[in-house]
Amino acid sequence: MEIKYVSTTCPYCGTGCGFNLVVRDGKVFDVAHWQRAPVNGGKLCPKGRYAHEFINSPDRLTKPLIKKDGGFVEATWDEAYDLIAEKIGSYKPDEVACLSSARTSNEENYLMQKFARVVLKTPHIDHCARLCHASTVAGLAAVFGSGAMTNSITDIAESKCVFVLGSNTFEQHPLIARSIIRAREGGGKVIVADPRLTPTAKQADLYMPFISGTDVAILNGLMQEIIRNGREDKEFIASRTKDFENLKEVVMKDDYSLENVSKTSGIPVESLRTAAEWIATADVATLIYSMGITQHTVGVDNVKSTANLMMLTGNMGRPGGGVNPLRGQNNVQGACDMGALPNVFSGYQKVTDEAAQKKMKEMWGVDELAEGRVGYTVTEMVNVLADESGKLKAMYIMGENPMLSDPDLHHVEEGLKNLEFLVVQDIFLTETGNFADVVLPAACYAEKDGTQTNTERRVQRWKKAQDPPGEAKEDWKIICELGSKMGYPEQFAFESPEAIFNEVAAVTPSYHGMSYARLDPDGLHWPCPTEEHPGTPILHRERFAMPDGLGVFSPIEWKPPAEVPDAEYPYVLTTGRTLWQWHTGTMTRRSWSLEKEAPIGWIEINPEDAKELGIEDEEVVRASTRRGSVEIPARVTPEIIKGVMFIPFHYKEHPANRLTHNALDPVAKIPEYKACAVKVEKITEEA
Ligand SMILES: Nc1nc2c(c(=O)[nH]1)N[C@H]1C(S)=C(S)[C@@H](COP(=O)(O)OP(=O)(O)OC[C@H]3O[C@@H](n4cnc5c(=O)[nH]c(N)nc54)[C@H](O)[C@@H]3O)O[C@H]1N2
Ligand SMILES: Nc1nc2c(c(=O)[nH]1)N[C@H]1C(S)=C(S)[C@@H](COP(=O)(O)OP(=O)(O)OC[C@H]3O[C@@H](n4cnc5c(=O)[nH]c(N)nc54)[C@H](O)[C@@H]3O)O[C@H]1N2
Ligand code: SF4
Ligand SMILES: [Mo]
Repeated sequence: MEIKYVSTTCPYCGTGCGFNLVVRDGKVFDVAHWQRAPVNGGKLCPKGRYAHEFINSPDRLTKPLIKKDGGFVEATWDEAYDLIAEKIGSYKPDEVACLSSARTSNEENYLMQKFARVVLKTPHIDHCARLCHASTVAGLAAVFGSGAMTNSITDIAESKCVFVLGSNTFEQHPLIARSIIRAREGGGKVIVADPRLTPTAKQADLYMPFISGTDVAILNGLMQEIIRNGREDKEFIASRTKDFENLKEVVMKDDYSLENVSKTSGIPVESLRTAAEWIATADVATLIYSMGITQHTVGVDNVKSTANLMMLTGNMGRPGGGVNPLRGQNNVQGACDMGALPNVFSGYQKVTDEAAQKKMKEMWGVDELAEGRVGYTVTEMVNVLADESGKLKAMYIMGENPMLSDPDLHHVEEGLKNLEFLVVQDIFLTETGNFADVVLPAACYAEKDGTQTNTERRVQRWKKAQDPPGEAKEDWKIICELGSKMGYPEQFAFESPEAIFNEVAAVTPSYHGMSYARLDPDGLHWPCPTEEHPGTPILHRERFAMPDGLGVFSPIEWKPPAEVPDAEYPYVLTTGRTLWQWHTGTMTRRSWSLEKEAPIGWIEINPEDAKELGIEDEEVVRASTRRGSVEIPARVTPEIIKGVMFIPFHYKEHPANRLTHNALDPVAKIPEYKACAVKVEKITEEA
């Protein structure tokens, strides 16, 4: 019996922890700590600790499946490839769309966008960043010139004031939460604002519960209070920023006095005052945010407001400071970096830029690339499918499960049904896979080499620990074989992920200086422009990534969510996650150690609201919005503010997304998962 330890990077969240996969007789059977892992120093959260449990699940897809007479039959790879090439090849470029995957490697994302652009010649390529941090990418790029986390994870520990807004860091990025604890141990204050008293909020020195969707009002209020007390960083504002007067004009309005903000948000004036004081007077303060900020019709406004606050207080470009959006999926940063987006090639080179187009055409040896048109986003694809039937005819979805993760599932279902041809490539047969004409079995993270980029822009290795089950193949191999079959053998002639990475480095300025040899063992932070460059853990030290080097203040007015409570739907519904489950549950619900901790969904209801509704704890209730209803057990708890209710979106038995609203931010096209209007009723016998 041979036991082998293979060090790799976690397939769950964007923290990017390292661990060892323990392999016996060619099969992974455990996870062991990898003491020198750069991000986490051997520590793991439960998902990382049990990241081996789903790998050898009997449910893994092992053969290509083709739909015949409404059911799936097993097929050979050649049959599947032939059918895909024939079908997808028969549509016009604009009739086909691709979804790439933040669960797969950089190499695989790079190939997926290359496949869309080179083989299908379609501009329609996107992935779940749209549902997640699209507003960060757009908002921070407009303010700082770069849409990523500005500081590193360890750096947070040096902060003297950590302001957590709309991030449940202790459950969703547990190993980043350790840095918050370290900051506190070093004398730093922690402020958490969240509609729910989350495990993160319980660690706070100051907790501010508030009504979902009032973030801009809160941030403007804090800024007004800081300016009123003369606590803005005048020197930083003068030397590093522009348009301060525009900001001032808005935030100084009476609407954003602490009294008025308190009425809008539900936060007591005293708490707001204390928060403003702590943020402005700390030696260095950092702001951490995630989905509570981004998933709104005002997602971009929210993001810009966080940047306003941190520029106002001079906290940018310094250790322990910055604006830190915590990226979600293990490789969502990388999927964006690789250009699996409808408007950019890898490294955020705009598809509309002629020089970038010319460069990519030369690199890829083609003379056409959808001629610089910007394609549909994930959310637009679904809208076009559902509402403009016939415009999009086929889709190729790799490693996403929109039939549970997209907003307004009824609408998604309508859209998927309108497709003439759907390919789904996954490690399990998903809710989305059920709609497919062809299902392709993919290898999971433990079965392939590659790289992924974590939330602090650190590019790290994945290392193969076992063979894929049955005939499943690595995503990169599948795309290469299909690309070759569909007429582009030279463009997809890669023997290994390393060869793909070398092409990535060649065409992507921020990755130019990287190679597999350099990534071992600690990875490198982009930008890393040359082979000698050590990488860049902290952005914007001397100047922002703008042509004039200055950060831009944006005057932002508060706007309520697209759908607000009324007499019929009197509460705000917000949605999110729990520590034990991951999104649509394909992996965590097949991991016994995780599933046993949180096997069913729930709706969180404040005791006062429950009393008015006559609802008891654990009672199954009906929650309805204008989109649909679910029956779901109530969790009556003071840990959610009155007037707001919360459902985690992991559970197919009562899908939160049957309720959510498909209203989009106008710039980022991200849906408003964090606020819509809901009613909750007792389920009566006769109904
Ligand atoms: N265990 C686990 N970890 C995960 C994931 C998972 O599925 N499971 N998913 C990963 C991914 S892809 C992502 S994007 C991240 C997400 O990580 P987070 O953003 O931390 O998680 P969420 O639960 O979506 O939302 C965070 C908080 O926002 C609060 N909130 C609700 N409405 C509002 C509002 O209007 N304003 C503000 N400011 N806050 C509000 C919620 O109460 C919640 O506590 O987590 C990653 N980590
Ligand atoms: N109501 C509500 N909805 C939300 C959110 C919310 O807060 N509230 N959050 C949104 C956010 S932030 C996100 S990121 C999305 C996530 O939405 P999705 O990305 O659709 O969710 P996942 O369950 O992570 O789906 C990933 C799929 O990839 C598969 N997979 C895993 N590894 C591999 C691999 O190596 N190869 C291939 N081919 N497949 C693989 C998994 O089995 C799974 O089916 O959900 C969004 N939906
Ligand atoms: S914090 Fe994130 S990366 Fe680290 S072990 Fe947990 S899920 Fe994996
Ligand atoms: Mo996400």
